[in-house]
Amino acid sequence: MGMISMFIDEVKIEVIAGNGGDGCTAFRREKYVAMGGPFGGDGGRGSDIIFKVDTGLHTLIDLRYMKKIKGKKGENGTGKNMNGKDAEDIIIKVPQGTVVSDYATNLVIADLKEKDSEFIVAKGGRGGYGNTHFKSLSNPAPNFSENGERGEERTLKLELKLLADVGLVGLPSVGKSTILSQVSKAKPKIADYHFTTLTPNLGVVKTSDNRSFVMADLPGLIEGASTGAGLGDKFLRHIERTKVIAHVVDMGGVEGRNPYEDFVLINKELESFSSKLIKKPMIVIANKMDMPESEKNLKEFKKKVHLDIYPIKAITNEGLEPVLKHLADLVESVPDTPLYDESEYLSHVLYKYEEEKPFTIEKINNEYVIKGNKIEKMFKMANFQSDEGIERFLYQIKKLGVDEELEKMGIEEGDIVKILDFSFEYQK
Ligand SMILES: Nc1nc2c(ncn2[C@@H]2O[C@H](COP(=O)(O)OP(=O)(O)OP(=O)(O)O)[C@@H](O)[C@H]2O)c(=O)[nH]1
Ligand SMILES: [Mg+2]
Repeated sequence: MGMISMFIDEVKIEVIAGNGGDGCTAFRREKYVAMGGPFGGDGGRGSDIIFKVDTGLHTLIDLRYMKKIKGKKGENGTGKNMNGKDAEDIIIKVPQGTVVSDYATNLVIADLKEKDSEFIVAKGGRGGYGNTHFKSLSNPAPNFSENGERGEERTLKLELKLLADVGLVGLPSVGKSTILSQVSKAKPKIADYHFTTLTPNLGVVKTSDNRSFVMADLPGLIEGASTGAGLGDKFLRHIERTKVIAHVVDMGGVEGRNPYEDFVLINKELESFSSKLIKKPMIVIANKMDMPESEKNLKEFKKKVHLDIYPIKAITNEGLEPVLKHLADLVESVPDTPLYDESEYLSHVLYKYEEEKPFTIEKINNEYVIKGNKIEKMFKMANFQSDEGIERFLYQIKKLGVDEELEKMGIEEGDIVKILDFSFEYQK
């Protein structure tokens, strides 16, 4: 495996699923049959927009140029009870680890973290029913059909979360990038100033006993990172996904710092960002052991910190071998952790079509204006070509309680009621 370096954080994208095909109003016309029955077929379903993981992709860069993804309309129904064909679904490939949320509300819709994850991010509209569908004893020859349902539309935010087994965490300049460059083919920038690393670097690590895992070199954290200081809080998010934390400490105290205080400071930031982080298995990598103060500092450090501590010299690649083996052991012992608890995840799923309140009525200049997703959807599916189609629509909205509400508001015979661009006179 090679290195994975590119890192595109976030993409905004609009998805519009296909509308359903329209139902058909038609009648049987056969020789010697005086009054043929209804004969109109249903419309086909519109395309769903589906996001599907492709493990060959490692960035969201292809999606950056899409901006808008539109589904196709289902075929209309036709006479002789012919149903329209369903439109083909649109499948968009995304990298593993893509988290999809609603752009406006930030609620998570899908967490595509498995190799074979896929999710319908916008559902295609149902085909409208043809008039055959509405045949009944009381109405043997219905003279109306339904239009197709509108496809779902929404604006999404896609984020690619790092999928790394081990995260290198620590203050700036402690040597995190140097470590990654020694143990993998990744070539992160290394320098003696703070915040050299601005976006996470990933590298595939191979141990001498032929095990492998993915290591992430993360931007340095500083005091206050959990509340947004430095680059911290943006990247603390990514640590949530790593199984094991390798906490890198500058044991040389090169910048006049105390290694133990540094260690405590970083742990505080991890904990205040999320209590989950501090529960992850952690080892300490004591770097810069070539510096004069290192041995003395390490002795003090060991008195206070009772974790596995590995003294190394990253710059000359000394001491890393046992670190990698231990990390591989830890990675194997930790099960995959979901980013969200199951319950939390379900409450994040935005997949609801129905509003709590199907409509609202407002009185504007003596006209009663009815609004609401559900009722507007019914309106768009209704067929106003025939009186029966209109009647059916009025019956549907009556069932929702529109008449009752209008009466409460004091409507009188002959007053105007409006829904979208349709207006009619109210009759009891
Ligand atoms: N003396 C000594 N210097 C080291 C060692 N490892 C790394 N350095 C130096 O420490 C400096 C910072 O190293 P980086 O690897 O860029 O540190 P970092 O933790 O990635 O820093 P940020 O990306 O800014 O958070 C560089 O000048 C390295 O050469 C070491 O074992 N000994
Ligand atoms: Mg770095």
